[in-house]
Amino acid sequence: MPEGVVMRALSGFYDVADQEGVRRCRARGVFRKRGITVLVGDRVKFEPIGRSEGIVTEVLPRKTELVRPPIANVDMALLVFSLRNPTFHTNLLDRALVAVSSENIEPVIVVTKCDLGTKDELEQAVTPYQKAGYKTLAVSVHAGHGVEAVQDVIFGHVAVFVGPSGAGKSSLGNALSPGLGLKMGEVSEKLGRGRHTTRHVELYQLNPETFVADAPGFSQLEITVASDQLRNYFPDFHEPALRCAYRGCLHVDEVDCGVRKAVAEGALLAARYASYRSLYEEIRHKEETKY
Ligand SMILES: Nc1nc2c(ncn2[C@@H]2O[C@H](COP(=O)(O)OP(=O)(O)O)[C@@H](O)[C@H]2O)c(=O)[nH]1
Ligand SMILES: [Mg+2]
Ligand SMILES: [Zn+2]
Repeated sequence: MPEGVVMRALSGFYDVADQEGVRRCRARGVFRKRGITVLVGDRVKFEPIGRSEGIVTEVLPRKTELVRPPIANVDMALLVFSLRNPTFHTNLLDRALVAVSSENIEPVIVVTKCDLGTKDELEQAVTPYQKAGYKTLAVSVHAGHGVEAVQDVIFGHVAVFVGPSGAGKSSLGNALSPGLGLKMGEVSEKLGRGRHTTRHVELYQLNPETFVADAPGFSQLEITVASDQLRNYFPDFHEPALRCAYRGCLHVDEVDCGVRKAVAEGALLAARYASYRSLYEEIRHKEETKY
């Protein structure tokens, strides 16, 4: 049976691409009964019907899976956050970094709309993340700056845009490949986010080796890692943690904590630690009220 990749999903139909083109498929009824959802990015087997239709008969095992946006098999996430309009949202970025890294997907931070802010503001925004070892790129689609660097970094990958709505994800997608014709939204002054924005996840092939998925933005992101694992997704904590008195130190209220010392000494940004603490408390609270 032929295999293909789900490029988009819309109300019960799946557009499945293979070498011959794209077919509009339905999923087999048993999927729903077994609670199997077909995601964009899924590799599937399908039974062709005529020239342009078919039935998805099997979802092949996923390499990765993201809940928000819902997509399978991406190996890279472009965390798209605007420097301004909307304001650079560190807490959401910190959440996205945890969500993506914990699914074994490589994060790349893309700061957009750099034309709207100063060099200092950009540096302030990205330095803590560069120090933490994350790849960061600065882009202005309007000024035509930094787009090639994004093309280079995604080459050979299946990448998805992750970030708040209005951050410029679709605009960046169009800049990467003008043929895509992605819908872009005006950022409404009142809401501070985009209108007419992207509503579906959709995968596009940029060249034979490279895929990129546009996705709707979000303003909230739930973290599913356990509280005692959270520290593993803050790579900037690893080095100062070597000086914690306890090997299992969670960097919360233990004495002689190297991470908290680093914050006090200014070697670790207080905002990063504050993000960790608020995420930690939130996860703890959920764990305690679970039963
Ligand atoms: N100043 C400026 N505005 C941008 C840039 N990129 C996108 N925008 C604007 O930001 C708004 C939202 O863009 P869109 O791509 O729809 O964001 P999305 O919701 O993340 O897909 C639109 O009005 C774009 O014109 C940029 O580089 N500079
Ligand atoms: Mg969009
Ligand atoms: Zn510690």
